[in-house]
Amino acid sequence: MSVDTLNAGSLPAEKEDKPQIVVLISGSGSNMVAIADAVKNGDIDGEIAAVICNRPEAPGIQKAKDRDIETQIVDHKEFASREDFDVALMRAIDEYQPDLVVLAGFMRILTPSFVIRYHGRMLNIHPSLLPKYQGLNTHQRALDAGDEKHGVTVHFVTEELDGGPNVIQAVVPVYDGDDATSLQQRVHTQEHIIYPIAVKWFVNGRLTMKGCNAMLDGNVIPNTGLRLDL
Ligand code: NHR
Ligand code: GAR
Repeated sequence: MSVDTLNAGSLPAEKEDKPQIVVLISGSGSNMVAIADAVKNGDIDGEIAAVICNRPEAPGIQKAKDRDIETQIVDHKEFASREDFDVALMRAIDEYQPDLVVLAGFMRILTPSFVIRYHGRMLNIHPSLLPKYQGLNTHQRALDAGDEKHGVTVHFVTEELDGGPNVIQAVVPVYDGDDATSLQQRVHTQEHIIYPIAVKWFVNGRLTMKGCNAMLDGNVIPNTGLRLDL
């Protein structure tokens, strides 16, 4: 049988073979764009199968369309409960049978059954040096505490909110006169560097989760995550 026959009616072999990534967003989608750029320039040897968003008005949707990436909207406001929303979101994601689910500024807390379904293959980026400042308003909280350093963490998603094993952290200085906006911008620049690196490691089979540890090349990653100190 020829290769053409084998693939009749489906995607070209090259496309099907690449690890499939689904990205979940809620907002501007700049991390999704950073990952899409790294896919496009060959740094990440995978494919973004779809971008799924819970907010119909999110600017990130158009950014995905501009890059010829399939988009879907699953609006949480249309569902009576978190569980119902999560079931709809799982159905949307599972259409693509992804190897990796990437939360990129996704703003809805996920139920345990959702998290279990993608156990060991779901990453999040959180704008603080976890375990500090889990949850929301992290930049203001770092400023209020008088921290000299702040940053961002990529971690595996587990049931514990922002509590899964850390993969990479980037540290940024906090300057006198910073406000939440200036600090957020400094952190954002680092997000666009570390998230594509973590996705690349996962897609290459180097990054895994075993028990409660993140592993790189079979070695346990320390609790802080691998650190980019700037
Ligand atoms: N779900 C689980 N189970 N575990 C994690 O680690 C998760 C998660 C869902 C999202 C991202 C997270 C972050 O990086 C994330 C990690 C939203 C909230 C929140 O309180 C908290 C943390 C994160 C994302 N969301 C409100 C809610 O009621 C809604 C806020 C809004 O819509 O603007 O879901 O910080
Ligand atoms: C990022 O700063 C990300 O760390 C943060 O939202 C922003 C999304 O930006 N995530 C959270 O706060 C999760 N609660 P983006 O849409 O431009 O990627």
